[in-house]
Amino acid sequence: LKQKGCVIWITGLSGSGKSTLACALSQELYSRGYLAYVLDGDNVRHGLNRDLSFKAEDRAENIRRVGEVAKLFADAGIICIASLISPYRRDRDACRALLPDSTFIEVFMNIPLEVCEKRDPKGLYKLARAGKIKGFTGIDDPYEPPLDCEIVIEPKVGECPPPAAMAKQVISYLNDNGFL
Ligand code: GGZ
Repeated sequence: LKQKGCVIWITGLSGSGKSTLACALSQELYSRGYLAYVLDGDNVRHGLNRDLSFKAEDRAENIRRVGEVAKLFADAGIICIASLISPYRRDRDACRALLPDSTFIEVFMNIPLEVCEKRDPKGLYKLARAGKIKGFTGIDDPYEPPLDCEIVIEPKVGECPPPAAMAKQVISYLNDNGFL
């Protein structure tokens, strides 16, 4: 295998474009001949983590398990892309601590709540505002932005950047840091 394993951990609010970036990035890596695998919060919660709710200790366990699995992928030499809200700094830092230095790459989707809420791809913000979902991140549950992360995705003209532009930003980082 001519690649070095790592974990690209994408954190941000629901509707901030985490899954979109994960998908665009894995496709771009694949087209360049690299092996990448996406662990998406929403998907993993249907299988491995289907016993977990959205209360703080279950979110922590969700992130812990995905962090451990991501570490296994990275050990196997795969570029593992994990996209989870992962709202608590402590939980993300615990995942970082599992990996050798510089192989945990944290990507923060710095997209304002208003933008995510306006997109509302699954109508969940609407339900949360109506009180039909309790403990929704950004509405009545906290999100702690990273203080110091490797990559920040910034909105362009009040919107999420196009998928290809986000993927390019991460690819540049991987290039500059010897992963590609
Ligand atoms: C946040 C929720 C909630 C609550 C359901 N809070 O945008 P989505 O819909 O497709 O992705 C969100 C997903 C969050 O799962 P994660 O595993 O990424 O979360 S965490 O890292 O906090 O454990 C959202 C949906 O589940 N969803 N209820 N209360 N998001």
